Amino acid sequence: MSEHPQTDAATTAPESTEATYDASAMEAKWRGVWDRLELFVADDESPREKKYALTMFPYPSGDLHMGHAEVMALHDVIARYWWLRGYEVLNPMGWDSFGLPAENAAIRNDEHPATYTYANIETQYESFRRYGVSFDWTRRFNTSDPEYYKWTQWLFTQLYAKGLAYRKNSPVNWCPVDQTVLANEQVVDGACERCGAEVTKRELTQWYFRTTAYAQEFLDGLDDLAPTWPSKVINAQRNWIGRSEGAHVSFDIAGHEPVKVFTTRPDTLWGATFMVVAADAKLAADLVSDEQRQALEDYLVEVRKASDIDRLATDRPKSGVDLGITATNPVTGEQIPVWASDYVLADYGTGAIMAVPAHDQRDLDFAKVFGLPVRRVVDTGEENPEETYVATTGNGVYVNSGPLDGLADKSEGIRRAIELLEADERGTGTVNFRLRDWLLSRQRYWGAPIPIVHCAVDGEVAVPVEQLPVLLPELKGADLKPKGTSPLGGATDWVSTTCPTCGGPAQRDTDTMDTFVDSSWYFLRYVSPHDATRAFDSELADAWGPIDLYVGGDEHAVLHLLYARFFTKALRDLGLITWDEPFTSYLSQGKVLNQGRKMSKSLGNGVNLGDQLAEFGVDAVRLTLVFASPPEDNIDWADVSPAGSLRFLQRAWRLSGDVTSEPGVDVTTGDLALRKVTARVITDASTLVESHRFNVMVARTMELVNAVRKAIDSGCGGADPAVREATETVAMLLSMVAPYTAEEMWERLGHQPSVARVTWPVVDQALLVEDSVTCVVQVKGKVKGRLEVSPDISDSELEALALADDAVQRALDGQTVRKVIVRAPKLVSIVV
Ligand code: ANZ
Repeated sequence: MSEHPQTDAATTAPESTEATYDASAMEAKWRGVWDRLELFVADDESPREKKYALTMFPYPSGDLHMGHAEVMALHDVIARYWWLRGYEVLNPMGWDSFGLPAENAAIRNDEHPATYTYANIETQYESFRRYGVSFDWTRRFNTSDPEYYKWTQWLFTQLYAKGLAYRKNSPVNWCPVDQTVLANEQVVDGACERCGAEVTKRELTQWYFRTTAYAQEFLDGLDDLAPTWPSKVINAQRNWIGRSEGAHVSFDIAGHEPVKVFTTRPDTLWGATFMVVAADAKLAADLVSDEQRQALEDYLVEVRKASDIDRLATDRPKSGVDLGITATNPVTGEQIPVWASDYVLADYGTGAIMAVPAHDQRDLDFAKVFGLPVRRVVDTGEENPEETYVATTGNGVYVNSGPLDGLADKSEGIRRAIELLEADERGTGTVNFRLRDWLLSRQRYWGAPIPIVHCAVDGEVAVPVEQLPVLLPELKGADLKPKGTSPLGGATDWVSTTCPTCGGPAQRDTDTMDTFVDSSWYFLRYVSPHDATRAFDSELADAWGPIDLYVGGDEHAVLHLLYARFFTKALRDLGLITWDEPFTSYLSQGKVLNQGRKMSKSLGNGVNLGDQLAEFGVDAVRLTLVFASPPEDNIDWADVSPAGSLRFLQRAWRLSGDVTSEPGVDVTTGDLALRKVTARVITDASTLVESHRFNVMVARTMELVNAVRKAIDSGCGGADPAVREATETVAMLLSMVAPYTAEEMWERLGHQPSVARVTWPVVDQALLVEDSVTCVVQVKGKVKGRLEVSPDISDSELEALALADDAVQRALDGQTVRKVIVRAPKLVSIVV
């Protein structure tokens, strides 16, 4: 099955590998050796300190691509670094293998989704192994394996027992193409995150996880994560959770229960001249007068077509229907009309608002269209909104506001208004979150069945653990076609079952779980992946977790990371783990572009990973991706040089053939200048890797290679112990980026395999007292930075160092670099 047979070149490689750098022979040889040595199998019992390195597991669609290659290359630097630093490292990999593409392929090809899924997994597995990432393959699993989804189902039942999973009827997002519901997080600008179709609303009974139970904790946790997570991700989560402080205020309505509104400005209550209810909320239908009922129903037909994004847009013409009733403003006692409109959302706050047109533009636009009264209650010194129809929202002096009159501070006004409302029980201070519960049920086949049966006597009953997993019934091809209800409903034998409580006839729930449920706890399964008796071993979870570094793309900033945080907190509350957050630190890598654009078939600018690996070898591709830029930045494949990377690797590799001293030689007698360069590079490399500046670490390694070459050719010669010391250091540093070349060098230097598990050297501090050269970096002719560099640094390394320098980056401030003039080792001048 493998494209790349696992030959052991120790026996089959031609003699000529002694003299030429042959990437494909090296790759074939070392894969066999690594397998025998089991270098990266994490030992639960190890006395070493533990580190858990995790990178997002792939969905098995086709083979690995350049994006995977980038993230794996970056991630592997850290994992391998930790091994070198003496940690026991858990670095697992598996597949997120339930999901729609497999199901759609199965419908197209009249097959079972498992066929597509497991074939792609094997292809990706072989590619991963060829790529030489330090994964512990003994821990591999797929989320679509019954051995895994049994525990996804069990966790669902645990959350259900705790009230954290529940079913309710409400308007939900519906994708008309995928024919399934979507979570709010999966709707992007009103469209389906997966297929781009415009999302509509449907009234349906669906399963939810109570993510809102942790809204405040999610926010508080972000403060602690802020130093070690990208600010982009922190902000996206904050906005998504959307905390607003304000008040609930009750309005009396004759012949009806009082109606509560949520407002962030209870201080403007004296200016509330009408009320607006979400047209599609049940409340609107409850309140509407008989005369206006038909008008409301006609309006609703229009409303259902608009997405939430449209509805909230400030520049959208306002529309609505008078409900034909009035409410009492609780502070002025006035009767104010109650309207229904789509600019108020049914599922935010209470689904009803008090309209203060003078100080809220949307209310003012509405008032203007329907001729409703406007009353200013805060004089901000700007023109009066009653005349200009421009709402004023700032601080000012309260007017027409009874007890607040004359006050000039907004927060004090809000505080006092809440005090007054609370005193006579007309309102309370409250906090509102934008976050909604996670809608997790899907009307599709290829997912974990929801482990619930519906019984006429006992109602909803969770399937007990002895009866798990609830296996998917065997359906394929046309049976899987989306029809608005779950395809599982078609498996009638499977649907009818017996109630676990009373033994009477019952029906299985026919929905499956969102695949994001599978990936919300997979990092826990890796600690005990083959345990058939439980989801995961809590003691091992404590020993390994939380994850020290998570590497992945920021397209998952809200969805996956928030869901994983939810599971972590819920499982903590179930007593299954002790950590509060799953990912202590998070690195989000940039994208690989080509010619300035995302790679895509239609643009014809795709770069095939397999072709690149065949042309330049695994190591050169990995090195190119790591060296190209800081990990967070995008890489344009048109701007990088895998051929240059290959030449560098060959140069490094040649050093190992020029070393003539014996392994273990006393290095202290070696050339002092070279020893100093080596010591400095080793020291800097650890700081650079730990701060994720992998590209600069590579630049320093290049610098060291040049220094050794110079020492051999024009200085102390290949027999000097310092040359051995430096070359061994090059091999060790390269093992994090170019593992095949590094192993080959290590062997040629007379060592046993493998360099990946050597111990990071302890540097003699005396060697760090350096005679370095100060290099001046100019931006637009002005000195913006100074770098301490080795006198031997090359132009290209110096350029990389200069561009990576913080002060220089600040001076560049995102401007495009036109030209870089380098005069190593003293000057770099950047033209923008
Ligand atoms: C009166 C008021 C006066 C408001 C004023 C604002 C300014 P955030 O910050 O996003 O939470 N609102 C409440 N529920 C709503 C719903 N379901 N759909 C649309 N709008 C809703 O916004 C809270 C504010 O948005 C609330 O405060 C309410 O308008 C409106 F000078 O109440 B405010």
